[in-house]
Amino acid sequence: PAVEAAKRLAAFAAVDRHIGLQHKVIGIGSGSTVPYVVDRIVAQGFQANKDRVFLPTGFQSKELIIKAGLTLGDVDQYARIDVTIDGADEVDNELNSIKGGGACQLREKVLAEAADTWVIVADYRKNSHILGTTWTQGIPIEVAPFAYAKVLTNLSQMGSPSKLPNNKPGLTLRMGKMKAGPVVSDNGNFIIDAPFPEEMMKDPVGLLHKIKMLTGVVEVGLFCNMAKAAYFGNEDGSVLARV
Ligand code: DER
Repeated sequence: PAVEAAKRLAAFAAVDRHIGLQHKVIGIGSGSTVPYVVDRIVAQGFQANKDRVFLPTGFQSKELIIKAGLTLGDVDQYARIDVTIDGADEVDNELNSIKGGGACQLREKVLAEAADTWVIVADYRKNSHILGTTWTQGIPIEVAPFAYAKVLTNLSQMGSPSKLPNNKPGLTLRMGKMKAGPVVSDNGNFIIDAPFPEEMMKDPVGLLHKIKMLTGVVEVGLFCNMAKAAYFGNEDGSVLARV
C-alpha cells in the first residue's frame, strides 16, 4: 500500500506538471507505475480533445491505453512525440536509469528518444545514487535469440559475475515463470540480466556504449542523459521532483 500510494503520487505529479492541453502526442511507458499516469490523464479529461493520441511502449501499455478509452496512436505515424512518461527500476544522481524490469526497454527507449520531454515516475525505492545499488538483478539487455550464448560470454568477459555475493544468480538469461524457457519480449527477443561491479556502474554511459556494441545486442536497459525530470512518491505522502 505505501509503495502503491507512492507510485500514484509520482504519476499524478508528473501528469499535472508535464501534460497540458497543448500536448497532442503522448507516449505511455510500461510497468506498474504508468497505470496511475493513465488514471490521472483520464481524470483530467485529456481525452476530450479528439486529436490527442497516446502511443504505447508494448503490449501492456497498448492494453492500458485501449482499456482507458484513450485514442491509441500508431507509432509509425508520429516521428516526434510531445511527452513520454515512463517508470524505471532505479535512478541515479544524474537521472540516468536502469530500465527493463518489465522487458520493454527497446520500445520504451524509442519513445523516450522521440519525445521532446521524457519524464520518469517511480516510488521512493527507485531513488538511488549509483545504479546497481538497489536494483541488483543486473542491467536488462534485449538480445537476438540467435546470439544470446555469445553475448553471455562477452558480458562475462566484460566483468559481469555469474554469482552475486549473497549467492543470488548474477549474469543470467531471463527465464519465464509459468512458461518453460526464456522470457520473450514484444519484439521476439530474449532478455539477459547482467550485473556489474559498482566501479563499472559508476560510469553508466561508458558501460552502455560497451554493451550496445556487442553484436547481437538489440537494446540496453540503461537510459542515460535522457530524462528531463524524475518524480518520486515518498512514504510520507510527499513527492520529490528531481530535474
Ligand atoms: O521495464 C521497465 O522499464 C518498466 O518501466 C519498469 O522498469 C517500471 O517499473 P515499475 O513497475 O516499478 O513502474
